[in-house]
Amino acid sequence: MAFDTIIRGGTIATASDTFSCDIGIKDGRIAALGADLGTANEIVDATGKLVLPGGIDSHVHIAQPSGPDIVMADDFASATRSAAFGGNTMVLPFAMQQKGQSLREVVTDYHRKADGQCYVDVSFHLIIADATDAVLGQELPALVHDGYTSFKVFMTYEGLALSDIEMLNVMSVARDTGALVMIHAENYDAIRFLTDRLERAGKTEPHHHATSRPIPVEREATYRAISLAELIDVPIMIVHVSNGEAMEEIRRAQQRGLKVYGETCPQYLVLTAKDMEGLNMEGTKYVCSPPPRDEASQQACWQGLQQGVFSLFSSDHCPFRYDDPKGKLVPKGRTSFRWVPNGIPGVETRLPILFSEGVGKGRITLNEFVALTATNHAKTYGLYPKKGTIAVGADADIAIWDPEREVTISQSLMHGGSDYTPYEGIKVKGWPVSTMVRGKFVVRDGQLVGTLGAGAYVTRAKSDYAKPRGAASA
Ligand code: DUC
Ligand code: ZN
Ligand code: ZN
Repeated sequence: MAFDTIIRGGTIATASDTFSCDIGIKDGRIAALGADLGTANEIVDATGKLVLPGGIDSHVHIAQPSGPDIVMADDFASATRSAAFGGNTMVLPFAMQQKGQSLREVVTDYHRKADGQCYVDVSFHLIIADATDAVLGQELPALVHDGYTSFKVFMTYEGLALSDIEMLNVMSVARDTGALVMIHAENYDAIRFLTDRLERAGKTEPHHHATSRPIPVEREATYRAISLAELIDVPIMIVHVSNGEAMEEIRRAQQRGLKVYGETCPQYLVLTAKDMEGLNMEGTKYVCSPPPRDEASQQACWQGLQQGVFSLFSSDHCPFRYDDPKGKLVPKGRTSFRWVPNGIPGVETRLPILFSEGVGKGRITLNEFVALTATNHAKTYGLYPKKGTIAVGADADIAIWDPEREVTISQSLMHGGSDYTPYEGIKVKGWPVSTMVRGKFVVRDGQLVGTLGAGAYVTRAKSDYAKPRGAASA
């Protein structure tokens, strides 16, 4: 067979194996793995490089409504461009319902924003903010049937937080339909109580964002979410876990045989709450929830990754511009941390940070890196084996890495819509130099060569990870 492309001479790593061979690509898919594959329209020399499954970032926020007069820094074009430069071939952002909105309408609107605007492939999770009878009884089941097979619920935030009974109602739809529930676990009332008290004491600077939502706020909500899920035997994914106490709740649930999964993010490995102190408004650059904690929490998050408590490593990319009245410097944010937009950019830096700090420093293996950044995302969210691995028949979604390249992370190197990176100055070794989506380069040797609109929407299957325990053992 003549291939469209052969990637020759690289070292390939999957979630299970590392080996040297060539990759033959035909019609956007991996058609052969081996030596002496014959002819192709194009031969890509990957000698000395690592050839990995393209990263899948299953937790990003793009063009999401963020409150009055606040605008997210990325649209689909800039977010997916940034993702591609960061070695990703697919991202999963959230189509967020607001109170009173029909879910179907939300999804239609979000498609309107994404269609024709992507450099890498995308698929949407839903966010359920208004668990009405119509949503629970009709819209959500219909959308799961149509391939929107995961949704997030919040235990905090005005207008988003669900009560326990609402959580149970939503979880039961997930159980009945085979969708996976993602949970933002922080106790809303506890945060409100602490925020009010801090404001009364005049402690309103951005760094008090972290003081207003300490570890017990997250630990309690994590435990409660797990308990509610256990009541009805529904699998859950606790997203953006920041510390050891919440991680231990997840570990305990897993040890009891519950299908409770965990995700952590770069900010919990390389940032701490101290980064915000003494910075005044510049502290807003690090405002995200849950907040980065301390060094002990960083160590615990590493353990969670090393010991398999966390199966996903995502960015929680949620970008706002810093020097912008519609971003981090929104006028109301100067009066209290309460009003500072929550979230930080990270889709472009997720992989180099984990590669360098994890693989480079011997904390995780290269195969674990691939699992945590690509394969497990595909398996968890109904994309495997089409996505997330290098195997015959899979989409040719590939990142080529220079494992020796040393880079100091800097905003000047970024390709997204934000005007800062919270990871400024961090030195990494190992960098994705080329990214290919379904056999076509989007980034090649550090240059954007892809076409806007070449990234496609991918409809997802139901995931085995979402099968209730009862069903799994039946
Ligand atoms: N939760 C997220 O998942 N992302 C940004 C902000 C938040 O609270
Ligand atoms: Zn969240
Ligand atoms: Zn998020």
